[in-house]
Amino acid sequence: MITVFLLLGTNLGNRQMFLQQAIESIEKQIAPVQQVSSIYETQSWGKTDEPDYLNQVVMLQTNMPARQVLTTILDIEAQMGRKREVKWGARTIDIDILFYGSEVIEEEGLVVPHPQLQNRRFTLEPLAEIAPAFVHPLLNENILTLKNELKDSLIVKKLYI
Ligand code: PH2
Ligand code: MG
Ligand code: MG
Repeated sequence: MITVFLLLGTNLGNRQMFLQQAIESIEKQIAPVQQVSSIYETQSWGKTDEPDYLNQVVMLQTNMPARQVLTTILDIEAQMGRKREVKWGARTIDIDILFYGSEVIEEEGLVVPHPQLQNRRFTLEPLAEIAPAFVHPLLNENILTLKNELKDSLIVKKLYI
């Protein structure tokens, strides 16, 4: 079984409900979720005039090929009303593959590890909560180290709910 980390992000509508729905859909359509991080409220990265996000990282184990994981999460996004109009625009749900085991994949539409994860506090804070010792297969550093080396100053707050 391959250990897969996914990042969930939402900044439109009932964000907490969208996270919950995304997890339910992932469990039905891919595999049971083994670990979830806390939910973090995060300032919009890249396009700063957007509403704050909720972000959360989940871990699951599956034999589903990476390409099929990708098509399934794109399906779930579409089922949940995701519209792609502007880059980094507000969305009901975004589901990104952070890691697919320690595999390095560079294909059309499928780049793993996620090429930006080491630059984003909204990803490394929740990821470090559930996988601090996981080693990035290209950077050869663990998640906790990447988080400690991070320069991103956007505010990321753990929600206690
Ligand atoms: N996702 C983006 C762009 N900016 N900012 C935050 N805080 N959280 C995200 O999930 C996010 C973002 C592109 O997918
Ligand atoms: Mg994204
Ligand atoms: Mg995405």
